[in-house]
Amino acid sequence: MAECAPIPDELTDALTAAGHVVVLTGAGVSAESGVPTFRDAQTGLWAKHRPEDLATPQAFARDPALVTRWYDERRVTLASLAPNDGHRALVDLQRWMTSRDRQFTLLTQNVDRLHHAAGSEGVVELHGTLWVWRCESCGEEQEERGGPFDSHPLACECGGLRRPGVVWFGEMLPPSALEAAERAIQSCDVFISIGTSAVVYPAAGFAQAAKARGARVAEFNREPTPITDLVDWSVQGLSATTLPELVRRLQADS
Ligand code: BV8
Ligand code: ZN
Repeated sequence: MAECAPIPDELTDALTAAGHVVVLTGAGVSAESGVPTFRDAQTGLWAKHRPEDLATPQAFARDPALVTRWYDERRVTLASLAPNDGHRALVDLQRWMTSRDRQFTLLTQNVDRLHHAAGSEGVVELHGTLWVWRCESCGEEQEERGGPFDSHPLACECGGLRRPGVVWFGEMLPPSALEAAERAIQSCDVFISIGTSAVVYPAAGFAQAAKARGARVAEFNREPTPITDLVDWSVQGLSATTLPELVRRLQADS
């Protein structure tokens, strides 16, 4: 068992008393499943591209085959990966809350659906998902769970180009997801930010918004981020270790 940063008693007390807990996750929660985090997703062939240069509508317009190849490689990599103990701890946390008739909302910036695979329910996908591809022209959406695409870019029957169902930089978040996130932030008692560098908006502003409304805020991350100074509790460590420890403490205390 890796060394685990202590879980503050005040945090477990706040969670035990909370009527609504909101969790926001980023790439860090999938890192121990083998999913490259967003900012070190550039290995090998992709070392020469910055993610921000590939994850944009402009990049896709300029070179749809390059962008499709990048996303297809990430999609195929994901197919062989599984949820880790951190994902499973969040399922346990959701069940611990709902078994006490309390509210739990999981917001994720991740596009890998590992939370769904672990058993989380009602996951709010702020940035879409890599598993669904959408035609730019007719809007037809299809889940793509097979092997690598045999041609790039992907053509739709209508003749249009099919793109990954993710939110690119400069694109609006899905209105239903953003509304769900804003509603949850407005009513939560505790907000927990997990495995995110807190640099991409609007998600990076959620912790501040929750704090401004009077919620208590915790951060579970491997290293400090721009929100570390504003949170009530910062638990540094690997989420596949720190999250199961959090759940163990809650179950022991209740
Ligand atoms: C929007 C999907 C309104 C795609 C992603 C100028 C022009 C246009 C827009 C902007 C602009 N300036 C600012 C903006 C807004 C922009 C933005 O915030 N840019 C940033 C870079 C400044 N945001 C947007 O464009 C958003 N839309 O604002 O619409 C609008 C419209 C038009 C014009 C203006 C505004 C859309 C943002 C969504 C982009 N899509 N992903 C894809 O996957 O390819 S973002 C991508 O990066 C991820 O999805 C994630 O959301 C984001 C951040 O990544 P993280 O998840 O945090 O991962 P990262 O690697 O960064 O960090 C991992 C963390 O985990 C680290 O801290 C690490 O220490 C930790 N960690 C690692 N391992 C572990 C761990 N912790 C614990 N345990 C471990 N084992
Ligand atoms: Zn089409």
